Amino acid sequence: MADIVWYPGHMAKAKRLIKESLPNIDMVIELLDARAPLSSKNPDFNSLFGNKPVLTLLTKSSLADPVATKYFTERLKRSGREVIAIDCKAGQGLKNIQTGINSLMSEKLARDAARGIKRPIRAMVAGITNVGKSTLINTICGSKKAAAEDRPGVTRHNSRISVPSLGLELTDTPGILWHKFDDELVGVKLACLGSIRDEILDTLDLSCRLIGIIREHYSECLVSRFGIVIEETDSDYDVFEKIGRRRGFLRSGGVIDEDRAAGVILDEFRAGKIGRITLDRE
Ligand SMILES: Nc1nc2c(ncn2[C@@H]2O[C@H](COP(=O)(O)OP(=O)(O)OP(=O)(O)O)[C@@H](O)[C@H]2O)c(=O)[nH]1
Ligand SMILES: [Mg+2]
Repeated sequence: MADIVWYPGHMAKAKRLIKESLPNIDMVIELLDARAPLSSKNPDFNSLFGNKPVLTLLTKSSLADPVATKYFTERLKRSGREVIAIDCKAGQGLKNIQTGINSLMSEKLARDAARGIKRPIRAMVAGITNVGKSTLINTICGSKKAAAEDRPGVTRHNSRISVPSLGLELTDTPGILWHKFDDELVGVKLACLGSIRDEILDTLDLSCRLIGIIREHYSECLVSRFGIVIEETDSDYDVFEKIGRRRGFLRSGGVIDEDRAAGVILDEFRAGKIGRITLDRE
């Protein structure tokens, strides 16, 4: 797949916004996509967040393989992180967020209490595009304060949202990708998750790559979702074509409508219809 070019100007601005806000926040809530917890971690985040305490949330966990989510949660915890798997749509893991925040902020809370001060905890919500930052904020505050949509790059500016009932002040931030992926497979996985605009991608190539990744560990999901038989000798494009034919995505002359088949495969993966699939492996 060709290099995925991702508005360098926009990303540089988003990073600058995060840096500028850091002095005014107490902690960071870092969102990783549970379907790719390694690939969706921006390599710049650790240095960008400096020494602020970080709560890591694995989002959209109802779409991910639960065994893999448990594995990655424990692996990240072993490396000394506070980690919670959540799903805002399925309402999973949300109750643990406040506990996670309070435990990270226990010293500040105790200090404030000793001085008789009541201040909100100021938390910045950060992560790659489309990972669910704005949706998390809306879920925590119980109303649609932040714009959230099913496409990457919706949030363009930092915005602060107060949740007095929980003693929180949340900062929504624009999603950050990095300009060049050292491992091109990382770029492919993020594109499969919907974190890169489809308009700048070759969706046929991408959906064949997705089929290749899914086949490695979740071949039966493709078989049962699309009602196809997969032979060992099939190329990923062969599988793609079988799916297209089975769904009747044909043009005149019996040729596969590749754009339509590619779009449907990507959409169904993103919506979790092919199964609970995690793209990253150790
Ligand atoms: N199934 C599921 N979908 C989610 C979850 N969280 C967010 N989404 C969906 O993911 C899409 C992106 O959500 P946003 O909250 O806009 O993501 P964002 O990180 O703010 O994106 P940008 O502002 O573009 O960086 C929306 O269609 C949400 O409905 C979740 O926990 N589960
Ligand atoms: Mg947003």
